[in-house]
Formats: sequence, structure tokens, C-alpha cells
Amino acid sequence: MSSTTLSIIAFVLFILVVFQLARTSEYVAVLRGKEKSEEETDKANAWMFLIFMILGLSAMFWSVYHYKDLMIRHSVSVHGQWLDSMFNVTLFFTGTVFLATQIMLFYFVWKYKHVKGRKAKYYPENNKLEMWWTVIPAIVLTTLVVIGIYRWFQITGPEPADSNVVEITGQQFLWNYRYGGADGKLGDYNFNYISGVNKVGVDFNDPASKDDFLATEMHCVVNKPVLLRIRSKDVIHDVGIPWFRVKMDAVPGLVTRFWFIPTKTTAQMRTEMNNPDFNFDIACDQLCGTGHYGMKGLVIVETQEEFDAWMKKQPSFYESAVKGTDEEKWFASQTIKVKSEAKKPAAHEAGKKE
Ligand SMILES: [Cu+2]
Repeated sequence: MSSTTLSIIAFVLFILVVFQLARTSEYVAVLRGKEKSEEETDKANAWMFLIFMILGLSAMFWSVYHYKDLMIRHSVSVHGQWLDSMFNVTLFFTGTVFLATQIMLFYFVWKYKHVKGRKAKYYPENNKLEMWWTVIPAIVLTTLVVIGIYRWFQITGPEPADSNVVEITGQQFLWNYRYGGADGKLGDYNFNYISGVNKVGVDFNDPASKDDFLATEMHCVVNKPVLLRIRSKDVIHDVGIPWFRVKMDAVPGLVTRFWFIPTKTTAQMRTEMNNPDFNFDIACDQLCGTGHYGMKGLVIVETQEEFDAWMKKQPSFYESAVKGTDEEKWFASQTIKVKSEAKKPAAHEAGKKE
């Protein structure tokens, strides 16, 4: 006999025992007098409510304390600190209300349990009380929402002029990063130009694209604003960088954006966390397919000098991967002026020339 069958039999027997016990207690009640036993049951229930509350709240506080290290408690970006303080203020108000109402709910069940001869107080309304419990939450919630909207406009507003621009393109199941190169300007793109070689559809007819380079990880300068220009090649992804409190959808056919200022370098974090392997991770925050879990990206935050040295080593994408290949010839043949109508020949799309 398998263990599953045994477990099922045990479970059925257990249910039968509980059922029999309930019936027995019913017979006992009949023998002892119904009213007396009802009062005793109410009393037992009231105490169970009180015990449930104490156990439940203790378990809640214990789990918050026990799992506190699983949370990323300190954000490492400027707007992240705003978001965190908003989160804490919201948690303070909602937490206070939660504790007060839950304690009252269970305590009152215990305090006002059925006792023979006790009558409930008739208390139909109290306008003053109702006014206060409407006005106070209204003020608190309006304040929270107004602060939230103000911060949201700051976060999603125009990026500072000295921002480093990074184009991040999601695809099933990885991230592509493109930098503007020496001129700091990202060249144009067109999804029709996407091929096996031209991974994110860079438009090489745009002079600004000639020095663009593709990177395998994102590099940022500490305390310098970074503007992410977010694209997707296939389905909706989402750029999530928990340490920076960055989260924005990557939507096919659109460029979404998010700017942020990292406040600590990777090296600083490694010392602070006492972890030489520490890294800022990018996760895809949108369930985008079977390989979704594998869409991990890397952000290196470094000093301006380190960043410049890294950038100098990056070969231009055009020079290293396109120049002198069939891809270049194909591009040269493009006379399409209206980009949205650009269409590639089937052979090119299938990547046969590679
Ligand atoms: Cu994804």
C-alpha cells in the first residue's frame, strides 16, 4: 500500500473521530441542559479568539524581525530615498490602523461574549464620531497621494542635462545595452533593421550611430544621472533594479524612460556589505515567458575615471561587427526615406548571409 493511500485513510479516520467527538459533546449537552452548555461554548470561542489574536500578532512581529535581512532596506539612489520614506510613512499610518482595528476586533469578541442576562447597549449613531473617522483618514490619504504625485512627476519628468544615456532593450530572454559612444549621442533605430547581426536595429545611415557601442553589462557613474531609454524586441518586459528602486515596463513599439542617480559605487557596496561578490542586479519584473527567471542583468556603478577607461575599451558596434560585411552593403542599398515603411528582404531577415 502506498503512503498516499495510507495518508488518505488516516485523514478519513481523523474526520470520523472529529465527527464522533462533536456528536458526543452534543449528547453531553443534552444531558447537562442546553442553555448552560451554549454559554460555555461561547466562552470557549471568545477565549480562542483572544488566543488567536495574540498568536497571530506575535507570529507577524516575529516574521518581520526574522526575515528583515531578506528585504533590501536601503536604496542606493536619490529618488529611492524619497520612495522609501513615502513607504515608511504609509506603513506607519496603515500599520497603526491595522493594529488598532485588529486588536479591537478580537478583544471585543472576547469582552462582549454572550453572558446570560446581559443586554447590548442601544447606540444607533454618533455624528461627531463619524465626522472624525471620515475627516482624519481623508486628510491623511490626501496628503499621501499629493506627496506621491509630486514625487512621481519628479521621477518621470525631464532628465537632468548631464545625464548619461543608456538604451536598454529587452528580448526573450536577455537585456541589450547601447551607449552613444564618443559623441554621447545614440544613433537612430528602426525595428525593421533588426537582424542576427544588428541586434537592436540600429540605423547605420544615421551618422550618430557610427560610434555607438553595445555592452554586455550596464555601467554607470556614481552620483551622475542615468537616463534609461527602454525598448523591447518582442513582448512586454520590465526593467527592475531593486537597489535603485527603478522599475519601468519595456513595451514593444514604444520607448519608455526612467532616470535615476546611483549614490554608491559597486566597490563601496562590496566593502559596506562585507561581500566581495556583491553586484547590483537587473531583474525582469514582468512574467515574459519560460526563460523569464533567467533575465538577469548587471549594473556596475563606478567613478568617472573608471567609466571613461571602460568606455575607451569598447569597440564601436559599426566598426567591429558591420563594416565590411553584407550588412553594410545592405544598408548602403537602403534608399527608404520613410522609416516606418522600411522592409527587409526575406533572405536578410532569415540571416542567411551570416
Ligand atoms: Cu522579460
